[in-house]
Amino acid sequence: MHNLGQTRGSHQSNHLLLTADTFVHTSLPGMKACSATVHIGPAMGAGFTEYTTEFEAGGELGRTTAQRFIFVIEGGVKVEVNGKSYELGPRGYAYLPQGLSHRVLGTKVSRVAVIEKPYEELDSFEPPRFIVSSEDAVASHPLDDDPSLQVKCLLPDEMNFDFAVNTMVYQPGASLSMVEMHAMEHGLIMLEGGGIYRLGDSWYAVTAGDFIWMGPWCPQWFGAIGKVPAKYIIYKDFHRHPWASPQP
Ligand code: UGY
Ligand code: MN
Repeated sequence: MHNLGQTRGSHQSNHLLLTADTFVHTSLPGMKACSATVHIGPAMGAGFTEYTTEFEAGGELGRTTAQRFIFVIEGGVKVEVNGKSYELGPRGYAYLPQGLSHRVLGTKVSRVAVIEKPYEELDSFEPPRFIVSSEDAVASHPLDDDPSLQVKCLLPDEMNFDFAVNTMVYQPGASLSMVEMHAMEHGLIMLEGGGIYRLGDSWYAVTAGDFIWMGPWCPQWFGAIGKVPAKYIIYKDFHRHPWASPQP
């Protein structure tokens, strides 16, 4: 069905809102029986790449030269590392350090968020280790002492990690306590519910399935609207001096 050229999606210099009606599926090198919707990458000025992969049962991701983070939105995958196999169900995730040989295979029809970023090493720190876990196993904490906004940090808060991935759950009516403007950029997938996202000088209605990129210092604020909690998974670069960040 056409919609006469209308979409909630928006492309701006310091932010991007991609809605499901604008998604275009593609295949990346090495992919077997799966497709990718690329949400953000260096072509837009980002220092990372994020895409959603749709697997058929038995489908497989291609290789990467970067570090990789995967989060299962729906279905299940298995991650093979050093001769061992790890099964991930919904909300399962894995961090795969740069250079670690691995395979990611769909065990059923699945939707998986994938983040890739060239690792920025730090002298005197060991590179991060392989992690496999589930969001269900991570304790949440309130943001700014607000119990109606709970955050889970999926990666350890350690200097050797150069990015963070968090989930954030807002009870209906909860909001960020301030308009944030910070050097770190974000890649965000709305997982549940919805609300209003301020990005730059615009306010957008957003809902589950949307993707948002926020460039460095993009003004940002979110308020949850509706009868169910709003939940998103959010990437940010972390723990590195801005001078060290890759330039667009
Ligand atoms: O971690 C963050 O910067 C987060 N509070 N930003 C956001 O939700 N837009
Ligand atoms: Mn932020």
